[in-house]
Amino acid sequence: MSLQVWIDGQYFNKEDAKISVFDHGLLYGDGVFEGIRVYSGKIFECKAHLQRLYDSAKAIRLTIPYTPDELEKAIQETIRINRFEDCYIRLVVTRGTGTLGLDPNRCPRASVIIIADSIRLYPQEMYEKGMSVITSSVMRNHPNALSPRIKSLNYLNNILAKIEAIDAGVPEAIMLNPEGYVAECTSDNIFIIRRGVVYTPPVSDGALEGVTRSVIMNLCQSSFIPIQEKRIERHDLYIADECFLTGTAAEVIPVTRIDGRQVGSGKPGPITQKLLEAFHKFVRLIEN
Ligand code: PXG
Repeated sequence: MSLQVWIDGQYFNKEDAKISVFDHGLLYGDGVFEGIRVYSGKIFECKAHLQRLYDSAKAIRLTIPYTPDELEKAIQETIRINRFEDCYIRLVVTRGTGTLGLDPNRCPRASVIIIADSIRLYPQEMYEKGMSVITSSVMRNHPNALSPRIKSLNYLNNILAKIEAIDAGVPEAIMLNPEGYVAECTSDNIFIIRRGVVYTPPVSDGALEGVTRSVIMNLCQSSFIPIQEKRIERHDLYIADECFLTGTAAEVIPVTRIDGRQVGSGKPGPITQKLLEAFHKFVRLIEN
């Protein structure tokens, strides 16, 4: 059986799962999305993802034509119908089909898409040995242009930063905000460790309020590892003892080189390793 994709309450075979060329999600990037993990058939941090989706939609004046409970049931059904145990969910809400022209009022109803599939961003070796990253010349959105707290269908500056990373021969790039402070990566949040304290940029510095970021912050607290939201300069990256990234797709991945500077010993550090283990334990715990 081919992969089943949920579009507005109906299932379509992967190859027939299509939306209109007049959908404003395609024409203008007008829409919001979530990327969610499923571990052993359970939707990881479902409430937090749905909350962020509805918050993002509200910020762009988009009405989602389903309740959060209805969407959760639809996700669960999509997982079941595709017989997935561990998978990745892409939940997309577009402004819907309209006419040419920006006016969202020309789109009578938002379209909702649920894709369940697998995702693998980085090779296993990088989780064990760490990855190299660069800081990008492409900055994160200014909050008055498009709030970086909105998980919208506009990822162009992140994509340009990602291209810059790939050109430099590394898989990910750190993006600074318009003031020059560290915000996050192209699809991951960033943490650094210095003298035993874990630091991550505050949301007000242009970081998405990552679901994995929140899980890691809670795990720090329950493991008695000091954690602070703090402004981070590029220089702080260069003198960090440890660094790691978090995201739904990436999970937790150590960084061992930034702009050609070795991070700490050049190997994933002890606090990073402790948090990586705690994260995998947490993911397994909530399976039951
Ligand atoms: N910052 C940005 C800009 C993101 O897009 C994160 C941080 C991490 O947030 P979560 O809630 O996932 O911990 C993201 C998440 C993909 C993909 O397909 C991207 C994300 C999540 C899942 C899949 O590349 N971005």
